[in-house]
Amino acid sequence: MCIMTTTAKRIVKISKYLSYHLRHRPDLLGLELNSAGWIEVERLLEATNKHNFPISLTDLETVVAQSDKQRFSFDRSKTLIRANQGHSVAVDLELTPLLPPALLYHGTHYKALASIMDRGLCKMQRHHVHLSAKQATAIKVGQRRGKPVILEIAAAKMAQLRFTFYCSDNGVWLVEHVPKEYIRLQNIN
Ligand code: HQG
Repeated sequence: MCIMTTTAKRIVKISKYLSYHLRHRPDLLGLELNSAGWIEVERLLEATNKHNFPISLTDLETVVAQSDKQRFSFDRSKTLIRANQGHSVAVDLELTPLLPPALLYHGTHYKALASIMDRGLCKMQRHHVHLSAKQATAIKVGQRRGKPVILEIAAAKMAQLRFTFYCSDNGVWLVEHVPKEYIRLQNIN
């Protein structure tokens, strides 16, 4: 059983709040992200205060340092903050193309399987399809929606053809689309 302390719970709550606003709805806080997804730390803290969810700079530093998936980054000067990936608002994270390992993994759920095997993996509301180098990560992602289904992606083969892969600052592999011919259903015990 996992027992979370009050502080840990608060950090998770802040992380969820920031994920939502820095990836999807900055407008709800009266904020606009710059083209690369950054927002001034000072303006963010002011806005959260104004919207009855006060976050301190120390809170923010803790979330950036402790987020289980390193969801957020400060810039070098620590005056700006952004989500590392997962946006639905238009941002250009200025990612550098990178050659992926031979295989990457995607965790999903049974209900989506028929459609995925028909249309391939689509980015849905996000900017990219999210993949991981570790199968264990894919299992966790799939578990968010019930019994997980793990798909193995022939990433290096795709990259050799015409597909561009990126790796976000927090190690999530990103690609525009995965056609069905590069997907293999994995058996998990
Ligand atoms: C599915 C969380 C039907 C896809 C996680 C997924 C991850 C299709 C869902 C990160 C489909 C999209 C991303 C198709 C894809 N037909 N369903 N053709 N193609 N799908 O949340 O990968 O906590 O946008 O399998 O841990 O689940 O936010 O993507 O089930 O790392 O940092 O459509 O979000 O991280 O769902 O999750 P999502 P995802 P954070």
